[in-house]
Amino acid sequence: MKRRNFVLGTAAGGAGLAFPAIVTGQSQYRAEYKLSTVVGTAFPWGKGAEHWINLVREKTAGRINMKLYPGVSLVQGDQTREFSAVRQGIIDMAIGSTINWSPQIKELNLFSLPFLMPDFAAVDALTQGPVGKRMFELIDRAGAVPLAWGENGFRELTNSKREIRTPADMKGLKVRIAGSALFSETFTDLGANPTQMSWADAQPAFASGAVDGQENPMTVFTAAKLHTLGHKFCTVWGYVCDPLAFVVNREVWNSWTAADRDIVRASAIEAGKFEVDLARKGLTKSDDSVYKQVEGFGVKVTRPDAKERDQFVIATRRVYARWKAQTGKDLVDLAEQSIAKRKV
Ligand code: X2X
Repeated sequence: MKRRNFVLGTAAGGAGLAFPAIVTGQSQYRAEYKLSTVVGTAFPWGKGAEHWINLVREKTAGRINMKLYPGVSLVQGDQTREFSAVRQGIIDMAIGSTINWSPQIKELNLFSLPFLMPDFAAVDALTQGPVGKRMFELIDRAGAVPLAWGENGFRELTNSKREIRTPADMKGLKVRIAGSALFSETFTDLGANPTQMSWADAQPAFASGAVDGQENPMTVFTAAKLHTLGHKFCTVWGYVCDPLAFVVNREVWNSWTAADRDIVRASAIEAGKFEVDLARKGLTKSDDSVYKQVEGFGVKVTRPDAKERDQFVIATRRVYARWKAQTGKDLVDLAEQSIAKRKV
């Protein structure tokens, strides 16, 4: 099928008119679509984005050309504004963490409830089950088109000061957290001194010693080389895991043909699976090579025993109960049931 494409000088309607538009059949296509992520292609998250871009470009024969804008640069690094920017059309599509979008969609806080998800099977039971479906309805209602799930990962605690085995070890520790009230309450109840800042601001704060610790997946730790910023202690406690959602701005979505929408959705699902595999690589029982790699960098990796871990769970029960109510009791009940029924 050969179509005649007309490149226009300016695009009619919509935000971000810096690029010429291509008219394909009846639909109007832009020369470029802006894809936002927090981190770039050194990280599974950015690699997943790259994979999505390549699949879509190939399968649409170049009709849909997405360009990666890592560092949430389209919103000046303020990751908490990413979802609003997708809704407004400042960003055309994004792969975003549930943490960063929870200020706009409160139900996404579910994934940040401490110690809700014990393992990867539990994460899958949520994203691939009725909870994930409900979350997509909520994202849709909030104004963006949800397509697929990816994963940032289980967030482990690292710091430059001391080994942490129990909440008592966290007393007074200055911990950088992303902009989320739930995280703030969790770390306060654990006895730490949490401070909210963007990922962009966090790294200089580690380097200068203004902040002692942080929590992020180990793939983020290694790609960002946090051991070179003084982080010598790592506690594997798996307290929360943040999935990533692939979404497209609604107007952009509606501007494409049905066949192209199918391609973009199927490619997001494929890229999501690819990304989840990468995000989990080296972090499983059968292959824990990422932890070995980190130990090779001189980091002490601590795995609290069951009793020690329970102390973290107990210390965060009140936060859990408070935020279960705020997130929606029925939805959290559904999540707890989905996890209880999972196949491990
Ligand atoms: O800011 C973080 O900690 C990060 C990179 O994990 C997120 O975007 C949630």
